[in-house]
Amino acid sequence: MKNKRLEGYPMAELKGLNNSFFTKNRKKFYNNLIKMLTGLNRNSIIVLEGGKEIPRYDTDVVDYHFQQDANFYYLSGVREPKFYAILDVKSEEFKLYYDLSKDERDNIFMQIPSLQELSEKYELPVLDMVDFYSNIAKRNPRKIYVMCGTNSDSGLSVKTAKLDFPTDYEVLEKIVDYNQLVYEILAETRVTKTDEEISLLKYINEITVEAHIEAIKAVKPGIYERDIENAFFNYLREKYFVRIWSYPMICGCGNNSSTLHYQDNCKKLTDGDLALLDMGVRFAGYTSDVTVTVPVNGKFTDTQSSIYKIVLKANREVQANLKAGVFWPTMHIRAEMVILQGLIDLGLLNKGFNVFQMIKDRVAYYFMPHGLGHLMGIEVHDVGGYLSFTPKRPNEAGLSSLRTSRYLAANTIITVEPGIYFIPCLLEKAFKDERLKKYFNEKLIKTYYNFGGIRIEDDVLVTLDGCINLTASLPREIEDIEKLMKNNNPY
Ligand SMILES: [Mn+2]
Repeated sequence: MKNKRLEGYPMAELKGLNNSFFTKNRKKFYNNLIKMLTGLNRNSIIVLEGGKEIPRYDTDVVDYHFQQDANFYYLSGVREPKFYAILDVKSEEFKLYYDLSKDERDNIFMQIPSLQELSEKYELPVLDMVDFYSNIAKRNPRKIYVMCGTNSDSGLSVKTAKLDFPTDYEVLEKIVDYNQLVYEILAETRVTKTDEEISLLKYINEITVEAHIEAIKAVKPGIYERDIENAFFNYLREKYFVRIWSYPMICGCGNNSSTLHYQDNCKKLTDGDLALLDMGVRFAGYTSDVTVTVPVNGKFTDTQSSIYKIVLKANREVQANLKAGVFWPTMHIRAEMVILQGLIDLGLLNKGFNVFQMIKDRVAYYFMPHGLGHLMGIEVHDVGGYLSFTPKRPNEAGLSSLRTSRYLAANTIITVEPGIYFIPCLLEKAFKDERLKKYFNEKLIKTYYNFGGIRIEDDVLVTLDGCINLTASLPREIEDIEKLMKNNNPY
């Protein structure tokens, strides 16, 4: 087996990325800041706080591997907790501050790095946190910017540096500016990727594809959903040293495949069912997000393949039309058009209605109640979907689930993940709706209530004249999937 560890990103999970990766991110943010923040006081500093370890409830156990706050990681590359950073807007200097306070116990249980070790590791000045406030006072800026704002996916507040001025420096409090635009400019910076980020994300998607292929090969009747999760993740763990997935893995077979964020993964796989596998990995602080849907026994039934082909067509048609400048909601509608026409052809939706009228009445929502895809990068649902200067969230059913309604720029990484699901409670709602029920072949649809769902999700890079599918090497055609699964399932 070719060992990818040695190519491209040797030991990136163990040693981190080259510091130049983050220098480039910082430069890009700084340039955007100067360009976009009108009224910016140049004689100022921006203060950032890194992530902290969070114990499990009331215990002293931190039972996950520390993950840095995404904004802090983007600018610094720092992979440990207890950091602050200061970006000097005037000089462009970037300095880290580390909380060295420790007792004997810390030294016994953990290895506390010295400031010099940290400085060598990150190739940045690293100062003791005890000097933080006095150094700010010495710098004597006109303004101290602290970013604040809301993540448009979660509705939660972004990490705002906590400042606790000692009495001697209380006067500095007056010049603190909790500024949303600073956050938004950073989010905007993160939406498009640098060449280095693109190259890394390509690599992450390659290894994700490898792991998905391993997972597909493991699928067979009688094993548990959790076995597929293990096949995927153990592969990455063993081969690439990864420790963290980018989101809890979704391995839904049968009915579970129509639960969009199903993650119990504890059911036994049944012959004749589909398995929807939505799994990604966090590698060197960046993520992937990929979904395949395969037949548990290795062979699609006619019914399964007829729905699968519609979803694949929707995915491919979106990618064929995706390029810089396109309006993302238009791509969602394009996927809906394919889905609606496909369902009409199968008789699940009634003939004799204009597809455009169906779009207007949001009929496709009842089969795909999520958005077509989302921005991706450090976070799997990456920032910048909706900012104060980008198009607003649409109101219509389905479109309102879109995590962005941007005109996509070149070098944006976004997922393309159309799906068709048979979700009884949602479909029943449509059957009861006086305005909508005429469209649905209720009797036939009810025979699909145990079908589950199909999603086909690729990660793509938007370019000036098209898009590059970063997960193109996955088997997507029916024949290719069946061929791959043949060993396990002798049909
Ligand atoms: Mn996704």
